[in-house]
Amino acid sequence: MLETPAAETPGVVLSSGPQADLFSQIAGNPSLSASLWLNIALAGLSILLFIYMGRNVDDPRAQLIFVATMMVPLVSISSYTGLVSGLTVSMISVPYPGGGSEEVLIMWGRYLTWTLSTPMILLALGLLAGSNLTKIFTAVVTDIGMCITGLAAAMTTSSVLLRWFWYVISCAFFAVVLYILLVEWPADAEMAGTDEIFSTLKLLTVTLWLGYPIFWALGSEGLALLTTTQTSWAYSILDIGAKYFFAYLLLRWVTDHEGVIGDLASGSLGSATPADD
Ligand code: RET
Repeated sequence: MLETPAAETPGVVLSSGPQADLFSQIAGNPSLSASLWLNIALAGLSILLFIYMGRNVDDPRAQLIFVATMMVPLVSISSYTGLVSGLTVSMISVPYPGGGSEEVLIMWGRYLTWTLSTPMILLALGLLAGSNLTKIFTAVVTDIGMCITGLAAAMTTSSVLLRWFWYVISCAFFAVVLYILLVEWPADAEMAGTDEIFSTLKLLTVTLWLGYPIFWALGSEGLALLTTTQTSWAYSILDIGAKYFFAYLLLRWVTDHEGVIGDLASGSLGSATPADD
């Protein structure tokens, strides 16, 4: 077993190897580390706060919104633990549009865990809007498509063209999600009587979610106009708004208006449209 610099850190016992090297590289960059640890701390606090806020929620639909929303910080704490430990990051030779390529630290774990967290956000929003199963399913599967093809974009090293082709496919999936968020669900929420809170959360979600593809394009995965540390901070700050702040606003409203949620078509995630319409 070889000694590595990180092995001298108290409480950290490591073997050598690529994962230990990546761990040391992240631990040795205080700003990059802070962008990750800040989210671990906020996710932990959010989990405790949301458990406390949900202690008296009885309505099954309101409980489902709580479970889906609680999953967001739970997935996040796992995601960021994967990143700081070096488990879900890799050094990848990224080809750039101007020609040439560079070895960059890619945090591919982010795209993987978005596949689990973003559908939860959409499920919670769809339930809040009183939407039907078809629209919720469409939003969730296209969102998963967006995250997986985003992962493919980040991991493709063979061709710069194909890398950006994946990016375009991911954006096409994203366009479907945006359509549902901006057109379908606002109409449903109006019928369900949840339009006020829905429009606040929609604005927050659409604005922040648009930041992700923009920073992907500007960051080390895309055009490399930003460094890895700057890109990581951009995603971490977007995450704080899109996850913890979003979840707090939603859950606070749900606890205050449990009756409204309970009155929505109950049971089978039915449509907000009355059955005899
Ligand atoms: C990528 C790159 C490819 C094109 C597009 C993207 C969109 C990502 C989005 C991520 C949202 C993440 C959230 C996480 C919270 O847990 C994959 C960056 C369109 C919209 C909200």
